[in-house]
Amino acid sequence: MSLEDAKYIRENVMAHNKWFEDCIPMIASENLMSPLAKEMLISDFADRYAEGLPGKRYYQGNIYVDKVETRAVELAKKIFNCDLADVRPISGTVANMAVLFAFAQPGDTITTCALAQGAHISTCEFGAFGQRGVKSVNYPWNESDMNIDVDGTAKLLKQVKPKVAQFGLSVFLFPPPLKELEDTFNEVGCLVWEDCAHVLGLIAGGQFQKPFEDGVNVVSSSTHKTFPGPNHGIVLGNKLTEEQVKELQHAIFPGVTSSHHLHAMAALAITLAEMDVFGKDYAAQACKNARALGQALYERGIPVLCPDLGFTRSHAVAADVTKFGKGKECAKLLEDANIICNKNMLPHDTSSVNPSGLRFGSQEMTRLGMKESEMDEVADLIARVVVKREDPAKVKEDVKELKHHFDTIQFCFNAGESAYKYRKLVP
Ligand code: DSN
Repeated sequence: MSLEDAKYIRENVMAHNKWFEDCIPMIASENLMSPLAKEMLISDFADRYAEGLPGKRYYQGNIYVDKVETRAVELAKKIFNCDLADVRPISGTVANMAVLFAFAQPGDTITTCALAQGAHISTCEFGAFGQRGVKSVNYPWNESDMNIDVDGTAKLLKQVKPKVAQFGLSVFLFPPPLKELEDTFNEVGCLVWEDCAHVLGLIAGGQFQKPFEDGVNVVSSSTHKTFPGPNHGIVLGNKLTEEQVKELQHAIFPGVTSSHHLHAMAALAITLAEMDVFGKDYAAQACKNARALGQALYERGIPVLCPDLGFTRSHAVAADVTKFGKGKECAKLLEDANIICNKNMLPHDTSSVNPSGLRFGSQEMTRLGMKESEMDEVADLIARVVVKREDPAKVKEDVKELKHHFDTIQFCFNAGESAYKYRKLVP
């Protein structure tokens, strides 16, 4: 039976691959790696161990691993304009846990955004923060501009005096006004930490925000959202004390990692090299596409948030679809039409399982070459399902037709190769 099990598993992976060739993926936290980066995942690095830092490993056999990791660190420091980069966290949440381990003790209070405001699940009471024994106090929020309230936040920080002020969102439409809060951070003496997972690729491309110029001390992130790398993590720092760097690196290893998925680290290194060259154009187009998508959805009667602010300054747009059924229902109908997005909490929601929003990201279809005019076509397909209630099976045929014109990865060294090169497993 074990071969049957293996066949079953392989067939389902292949079926998924085939399905996604026919889909328009718009989950704001996903992306496509370049074929060159993807090749790293099947290299011998995938079978090896490394612990510690380059040149100071516990294992032998890391001669080339050290060279790759050293280059990745150099590239990350250059691209993100900072003096510390650690490419060992194996995911965004692991990166968050490392920052927590380094800078917060059980019983400490950290200020954060709330889940309904778009915060990541790891910052919640039931996520990594709560499980570390850290209490989260949430910033006051302006629903109309989907951002923290500056005056209220300054007041809160002075009252709470957190050791760490944390920022970052999974519905990351606008940059947080950190520069405006810099004096307060200094007065309170808190460490400023931003989870930039959703916008890392935009930051790499000079869009959205320059965290270290805005007074951020530590950035944690995954590396597979707008930054189109592998499922992996990264921690960046600037102007930290020697003691803080020591704490952070000790938290990463042996705190929350042992070996650090060397194949993914190599894929990250390749993606850093690609973003160094193509990041500016990619990020600019992803942002333009998101604004075009917001406008096109809005014109078709879907209440996209923040119309007065141009809908978004990132890759993501959020819409309140209450009048068409809840987010869950609309997301399922869209899935039936091969448009993949997710239901999402909006600030007024109390239920995370039955929220009223939908979240869309432009980053993956931008990577496949879509521009503003195609965003208009995509919005039309979405509206046919959500607003006009056309049969998703009928819309699906048009989704497939559109998608088949966009199957080639752009903004990378081997542009021109099919996005699906490494997905075509031999039957
Ligand atoms: N859950 C992911 C998202 O979709 O935003 C982040 O980890």
